[in-house]
Amino acid sequence: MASWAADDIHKFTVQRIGRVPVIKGDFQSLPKQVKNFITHCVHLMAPRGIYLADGSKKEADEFIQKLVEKGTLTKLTAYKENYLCRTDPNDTARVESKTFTVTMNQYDAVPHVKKGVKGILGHWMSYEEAAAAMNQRFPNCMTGRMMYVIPFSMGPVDSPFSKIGIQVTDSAYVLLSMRVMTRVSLQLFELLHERSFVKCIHSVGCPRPVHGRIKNHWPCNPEQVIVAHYPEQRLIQSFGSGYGGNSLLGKKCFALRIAGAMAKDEGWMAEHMLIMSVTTPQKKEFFIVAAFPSACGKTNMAMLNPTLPGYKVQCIGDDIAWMRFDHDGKLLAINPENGFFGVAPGTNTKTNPIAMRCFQENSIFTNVAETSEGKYYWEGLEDETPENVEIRNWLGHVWKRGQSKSRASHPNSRFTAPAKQCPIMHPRWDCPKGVPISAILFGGRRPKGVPLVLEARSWSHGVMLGACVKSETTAAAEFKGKAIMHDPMAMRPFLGYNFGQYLQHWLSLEQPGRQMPKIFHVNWFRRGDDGKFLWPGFGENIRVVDWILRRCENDDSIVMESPVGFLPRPGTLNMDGLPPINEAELFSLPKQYWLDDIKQNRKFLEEQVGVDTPPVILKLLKNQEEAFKQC
Ligand code: OXD
Ligand code: MN
Repeated sequence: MASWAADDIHKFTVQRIGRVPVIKGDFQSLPKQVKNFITHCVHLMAPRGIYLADGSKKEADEFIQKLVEKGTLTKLTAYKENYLCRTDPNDTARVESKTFTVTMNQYDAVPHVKKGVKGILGHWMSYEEAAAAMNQRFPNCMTGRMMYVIPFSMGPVDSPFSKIGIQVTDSAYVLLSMRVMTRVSLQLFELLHERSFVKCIHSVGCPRPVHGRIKNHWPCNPEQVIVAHYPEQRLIQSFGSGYGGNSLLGKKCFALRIAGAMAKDEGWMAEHMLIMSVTTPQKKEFFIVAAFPSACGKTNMAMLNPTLPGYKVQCIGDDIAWMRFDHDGKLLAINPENGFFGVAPGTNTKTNPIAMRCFQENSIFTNVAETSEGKYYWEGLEDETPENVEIRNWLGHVWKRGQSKSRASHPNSRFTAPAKQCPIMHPRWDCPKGVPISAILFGGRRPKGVPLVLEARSWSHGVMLGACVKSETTAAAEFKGKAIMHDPMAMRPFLGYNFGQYLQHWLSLEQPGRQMPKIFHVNWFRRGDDGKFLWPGFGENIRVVDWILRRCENDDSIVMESPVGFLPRPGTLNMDGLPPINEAELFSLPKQYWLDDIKQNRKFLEEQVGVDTPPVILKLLKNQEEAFKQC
């Protein structure tokens, strides 16, 4: 006989934590540790209600409608379910200078930096300083706002590699974006009866009544931004910013910084890398990962459109790889994310036709421009946008092509699109086991001196090459101008612990019985004396990948020794059908340039990593210097 189960009754009564009502969801049935976390957050931030997100489409639709009514989102009417979001113009990028790692011991978080030098490989804070900073910000910071509780998984829910997080936030934009970028599901709560989770606390830092003016219906608190990571507590606290890496805490904060520390403890790797599959004309499939600094084309490479006949590329991930060696010694990788948060400017049907197809529906565009036809617009779409349409720039002002001096889109404007919409997503992209990696690539934007591709002589030499990655700064963070900046392993902004220990961890992964992937360094961005790029890039990069894969098959006939590692033997890179390429210049190793570069790298390591630098890295750098001196 159907009857009221006593257990069901609470579902129909209003649940409360203190005086704060649970607006949606069944708080009582949650695992104790989750209840404790939510209760702590409620007491700390005093929201007006608690909402347990379920990640459903219905829920997303309701929030989209609310945000459209408020003016935070604008429907881009030319598409099915695409929306534009304009942020406060002071909240447009990751804020590296306000990003901290909090540990008991300073040198667990950051290396021994030389006295008088400002460290750039992370910022440490003591627990006392962090407590003071947080106590100034978090108490009652959600007054008048809803607190959304988002249970999410980084990685496929059924993968042994995956990790669970719970983010609380007072931003509905964050809730919508987390649903695209991670796997949000109430089922995860069930798993938390037995597993632990990463605690992610986020607030835009704008309690009601708001003092001052909210710009673009985007509450934030730029003066008070802080993003703090507690690897020892598996905790993240982020305040004041609603933007990307500052607020979608599953991404950089969890999947790189906290996961990096977990990976060190547990013997795996959490890296700023794309994962791609390449099938050769001989129908042999390889998986490769590539680490490039932010906004250096990881998304373009992950979705590369090969120009060489017979090649097929499929995408597994465009930003983050979690990797571990299995019992057979193979390195397996998963993409912990569920979507793309890609840089919009420069993306078009020539540079990345595949990405364009990912975001024709169900996507959010942040800080791009908008046309009178209800379409998105940014720098790079000139040839794909009729001359006669009117354009409003990312600030919402009328913008005239060829006349307005400013940009139409913010340089760090982004698209947020579900991974499953990518037409070349690999059928096994979310396979719980992961995919076996044959090669690891490092690279950056290097206008001078650095050849198109080179191969490390060994695993440790590859780690040295990674430690010396540099790149022109981009708009992904708060930097202005185009300086060449050290970005070792493409991880400078994303390190969750001491970089010297991180290098040591990489070195320690080489163990008997393991099939160590080959390591390469690539540079698509070298320019000639006339300032023009020497290499066409984009889909033509398959030619470099083709050479790399032949090396993965141990074809020794295509390499030659050089002071920096193995270079392609002249004529071994497939140039069929390309306009003339100045190969000599593309692969040249200007002696003085390299001697200066090595000096800079040594200075960088001495100043920034100090005694934490593994001696083998310095030795390999010295060998490289000697080799140059002798040639
Ligand atoms: C990103 C970044 O958003 O690296 O992926 O900044
Ligand atoms: Mn990135």
